[in-house]
Amino acid sequence: MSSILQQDAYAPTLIEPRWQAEWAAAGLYAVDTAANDDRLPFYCLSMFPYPSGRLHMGHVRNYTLGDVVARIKRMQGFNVLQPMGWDSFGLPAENAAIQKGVAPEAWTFENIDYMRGQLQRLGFAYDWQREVMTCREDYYKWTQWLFLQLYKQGLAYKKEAPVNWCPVDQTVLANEQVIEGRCWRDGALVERKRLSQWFFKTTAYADVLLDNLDTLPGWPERVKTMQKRWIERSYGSRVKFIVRRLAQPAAEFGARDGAQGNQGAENDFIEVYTTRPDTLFGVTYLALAPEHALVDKLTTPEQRDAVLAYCEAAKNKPEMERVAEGKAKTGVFTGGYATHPLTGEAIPVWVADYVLAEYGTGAVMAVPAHDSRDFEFANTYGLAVREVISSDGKSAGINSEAYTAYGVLLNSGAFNGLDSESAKTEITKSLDDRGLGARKTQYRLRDWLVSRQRFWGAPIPIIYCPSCGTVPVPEAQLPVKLPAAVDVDFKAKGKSPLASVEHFVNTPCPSCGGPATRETDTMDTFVCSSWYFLRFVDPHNTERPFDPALIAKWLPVDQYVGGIEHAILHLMYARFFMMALADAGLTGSISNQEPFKNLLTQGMVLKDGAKMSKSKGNVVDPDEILKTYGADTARFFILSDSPPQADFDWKDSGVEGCFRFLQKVWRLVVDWQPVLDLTLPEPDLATLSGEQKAVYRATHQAISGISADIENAFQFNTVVSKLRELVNALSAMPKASDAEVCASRSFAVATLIKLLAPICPHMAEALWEKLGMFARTGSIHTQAWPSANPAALVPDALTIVVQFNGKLRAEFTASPDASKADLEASALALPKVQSLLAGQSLVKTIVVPGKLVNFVIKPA
Ligand code: ANZ
Ligand code: ZN
Repeated sequence: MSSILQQDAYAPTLIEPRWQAEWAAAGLYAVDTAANDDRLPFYCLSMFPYPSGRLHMGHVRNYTLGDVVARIKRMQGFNVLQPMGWDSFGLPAENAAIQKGVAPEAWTFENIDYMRGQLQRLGFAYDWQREVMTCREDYYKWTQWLFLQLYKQGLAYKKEAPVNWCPVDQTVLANEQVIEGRCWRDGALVERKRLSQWFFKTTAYADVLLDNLDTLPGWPERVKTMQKRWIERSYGSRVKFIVRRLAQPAAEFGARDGAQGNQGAENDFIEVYTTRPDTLFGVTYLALAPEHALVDKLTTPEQRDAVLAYCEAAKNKPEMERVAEGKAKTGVFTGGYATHPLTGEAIPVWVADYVLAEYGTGAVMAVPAHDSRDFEFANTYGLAVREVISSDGKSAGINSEAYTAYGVLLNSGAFNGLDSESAKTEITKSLDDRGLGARKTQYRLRDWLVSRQRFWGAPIPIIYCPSCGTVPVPEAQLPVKLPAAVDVDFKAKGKSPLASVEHFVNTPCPSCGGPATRETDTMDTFVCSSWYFLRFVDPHNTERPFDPALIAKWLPVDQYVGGIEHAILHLMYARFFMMALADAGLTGSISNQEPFKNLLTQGMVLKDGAKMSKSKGNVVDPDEILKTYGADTARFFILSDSPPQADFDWKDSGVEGCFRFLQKVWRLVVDWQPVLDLTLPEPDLATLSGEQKAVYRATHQAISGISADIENAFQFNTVVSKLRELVNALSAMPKASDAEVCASRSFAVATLIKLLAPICPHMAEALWEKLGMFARTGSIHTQAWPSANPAALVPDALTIVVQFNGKLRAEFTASPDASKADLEASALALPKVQSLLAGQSLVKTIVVPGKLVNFVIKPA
């Protein structure tokens, strides 16, 4: 007896490895992306991981969500591509090299091997034939190739610029990697440095990146809002103020570029960007960023020391601090003046660090009466405040704060009386006539700085030749291989480790053959991850990064799943790449050049309400869960309780409960097995009654509810609860009699297994096999997703009796959910009731839903 029980018990540790091996051997999840297939392609992608060492629960949640979507779509008849790979360049590998002396490559591959094993033990339906690793030559060769295509299009360029320098990582960071003045990785205060660096011209796509967001209904609003704020377009004007008094150039300031402005001595001008040209007559001073090219020219000898000191101090102030609201605004007078373009008045020019060098033109026309920062600044330094806007065009005075709203102009010459909106147009037009201004659209988005002074990344394929200048590495010479780690000095401070490897650095110029040197910076790893989703479609191509025809067939990714932390960085870079590559003709014809059609951003995994962290000691190790309960329980649990988009709270009691539930499912099927025949056709509703009908109906209600929850933004938590309801309803049935096979129960079990299959793939397959179906029809994962029979969802009609003073007089049928008012109206509509009521006076009507309508009458 006990041996039979054991044999029939749910044993994930036996089931799971067995089916994983069988699926792999059968190539169940392999896709031929090039083959003709009757099914529609469906590309389901989860963000590939960095091989940090081990999976954490956040990975488990992310990849379970993606996997369940992929499996459902496959059952729904799509040709599903679900690949996996490794974002395997990056700093931790290099830090391991520095701290432990292991080669980054060895460290990385060891981690990949371990984590791949974990993913396999979780039973994800990946096509492992397509695995890519961004750190391998067969991948980074194409990252370099793509860099060269961007270079050819003028979308990759080098310039000296003030950059964000992380003193801990000893490398520059992109703007997107600086969060509140600190490094996104280690939180170190970021310093400003001037370095010559490579950039990708993301700003060339600013409009498309912004406008296309409105063509992505499948993206969360939150992500779109974050991207919109990051790109931020404003409409305004550029205005020129001719410089009046030129001081002798002060050599101490050195040559500066970057900030705009005419450098020619003859008609130097300060160009400003303003969103409020309607306030032009209120300008009382100009403010230049400390880095502005004209600072030295404008500074008078008397002011030189003060200005120099001020600019020096501003250099290292983080941008956040410079612009933060509430921080006192500081500045210094240059001694110089510029001419107001319409009034001809002399306007003093100041240097102020609240003006940022890289935004607009790096210079501001200050209007203290109508801009809060300028107001504060003017008060601090005793500068004039001139009111030029009020609500009605009459002076209201500017007292304790700036009037920043739109309104009607005053003190503005010919423009008095105009409202702000038309004044903007008119004033800009008047400036344009004089060649002193024009409309200008401005973006907050800046170009993407891609140079990194690191070893473990894709080398930038550029050579510098003393006679030919900057020479791209010829495509035939790709990849530019990373040298062996033993040759590298990883601790070289402030410069690229690659610069320490002579045989890497020195190379003949591809153009003249003379001695030349290689670029020693590597690319930001976000470059590698900006195109991996394209490589997955064609991962073994040795001729090119991917075949455009395959991209046209498989892209955009139908469902992308990943963390909200990538809302700006990765998602925007990938969109930029897609657009640039599409314009270079590399992607075939995909409709709006967007890489990801639908995006699901999952919430965090917490432990008992707190963030999991090593320091709190509350990290749940996926390996432990796998060992104790198996993958199916882990998968089932992580989908329960919260919708995918919300945070999920891990509770040990919750896992335990899920495990018991799966045991219950197993037992139910084992108990019923004698009366099951899954080859029977679905029963006909019309022939069913009693218990059979109840089972049949519960089954269809589950199909319908679960399918709707999936359509509705993948609400898997309610899918899980509906599966529980179905199982509870079935378990409450009287014990099946061994005598006869029951079509309803057979149908119910077949359906339950199918509905369970995407979430608990191993258990579903094991039960499918146990009931003899695997041998007949193949894997459960190749079966069709069940569809609900609408007739089974309509509840049976009930008979309602109609009474007069408690005596039965008529009957009619109604749906069980008909309201009191419905029932009363139906009763009143009956001819019999109408004739009985004629000439009587109705005292009241009593309605008992589902039962009766009683008219209380009094003879007239
Ligand atoms: C005059 C003015 C009057 C302004 C007024 C505002 C209000 P957004 O909307 O973010 O594009 N500005 C321009 N360049 C700047 C820089 N490099 N650093 C700091 N501030 C800069 O902001 C544009 C406004 O920010 C511009 O319009 C300019 O101030 C300031 F009643 O010009 B305004
Ligand atoms: Zn040369």
